[in-house]
Amino acid sequence: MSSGTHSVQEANFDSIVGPTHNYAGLSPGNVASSSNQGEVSRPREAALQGLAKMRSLAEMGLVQGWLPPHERPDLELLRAEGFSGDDSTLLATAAEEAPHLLARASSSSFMWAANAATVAPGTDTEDHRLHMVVANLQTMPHRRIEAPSTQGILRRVFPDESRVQVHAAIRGDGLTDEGAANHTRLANRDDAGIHFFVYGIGDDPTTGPKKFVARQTLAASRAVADLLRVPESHRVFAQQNPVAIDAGVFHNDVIAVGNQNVLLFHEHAFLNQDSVLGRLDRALDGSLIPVRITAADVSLEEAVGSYLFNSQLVTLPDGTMALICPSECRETPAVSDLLDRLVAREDNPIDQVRVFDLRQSMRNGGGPACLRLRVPLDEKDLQSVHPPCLYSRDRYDRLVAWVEAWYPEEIRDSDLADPTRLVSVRDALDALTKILELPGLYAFQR
Ligand code: SUG
Repeated sequence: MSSGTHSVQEANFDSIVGPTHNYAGLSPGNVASSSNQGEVSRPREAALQGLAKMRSLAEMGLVQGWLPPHERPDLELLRAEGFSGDDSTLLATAAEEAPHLLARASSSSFMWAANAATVAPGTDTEDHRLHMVVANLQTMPHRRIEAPSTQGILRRVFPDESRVQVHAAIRGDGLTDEGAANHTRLANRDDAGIHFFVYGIGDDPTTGPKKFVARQTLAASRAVADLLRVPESHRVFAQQNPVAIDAGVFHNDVIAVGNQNVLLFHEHAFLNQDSVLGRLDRALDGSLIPVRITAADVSLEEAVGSYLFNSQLVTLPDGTMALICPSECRETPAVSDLLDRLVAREDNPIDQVRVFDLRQSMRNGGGPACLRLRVPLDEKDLQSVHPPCLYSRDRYDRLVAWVEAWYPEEIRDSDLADPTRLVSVRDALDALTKILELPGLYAFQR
């Protein structure tokens, strides 16, 4: 299926980190989340680090957008769990009786926009519309609550249903879906893309991980592919190597990243690696450029510690590619050496490495690629995006000032039950909806 003259350009929509960003150790199997549990977090710094990355990518000539944070704490979650009373009473009793629930209700985990949805552009779909399927995030209790707000936000940011269809999250037994973190679109320029879905557990449960949970099932990936309306011929499914999941690779984007026809991956990323690469290459008419990193170059542990593969691989306006890495990559000697060799090698189009300090997010297991949702858009799709959610220097400056005005410098466990903080979060979000021209976005405003 060729898309003819119809071409798409990738936009990155990063979520703005929320004012309750904290380290609650909520994600077993995510090494950074578990090891930083209880550390003091720095929400203001976290949000500014994320915004600085957005600005740099926009200044590199890429299309950049932003998504507003969800309201946290999520008092509905506490009410659904049987807590009652006014907001302050609710928070105080939950803090006293069920601090784990309060932690779930307060997480800023929506900030990892790669888990917001899975996306297929109109060039690739049977009805030529862009489709997005909101991720259900069923595996982790603190992330299960994200889908309805994500859906509401995406529908406001992409309001033209004739161009972009935002599907509700899939539901059903065994359908656990983590969105674009387990999906990669590969394509020769202007051709319809190949949709590469990576799952942790398939039809044979004995092949799954032993220590940690597999967050994505094959059945879920198939259901998502159906909703995206990607032709069968353009779907490739592959199972994650369970050894990698047990080493802390809780999403495929912690061990592989693709862009155009390039796939950068660790040799332990996939089960039956040769067959997976063969299928991808055939689907791309023999043009796949696989960049395989061996365990001798970078061990699984170094890959998980540095988040090398959670880099963004982007095409710059001049057609060359850049790898957007977290600073931990330069602090891990084997990874830093590998990066230098990778850029020097002639067998791939990766020409430069750009390093970003995203430590606040990294301490919860979220690198550059986790923070963004890739949305390939054609010209008309782009025009249909809610304009204030696309980067402009002026609005960027207003967002920075907004963060500086409202975000706490630090959060400790004990701060989560403070009702004055709740009020200031709502005032902050109220102000944000003015900057982003999204009146009534939050339930408390309606
Ligand atoms: O789901 N961390 C997130 C990190 C998600 C990273 N996203 C991608 N790889 N695309 C998660 O494990 C930690 C929250 C805490 O422990 O406070 C957390 O939810």
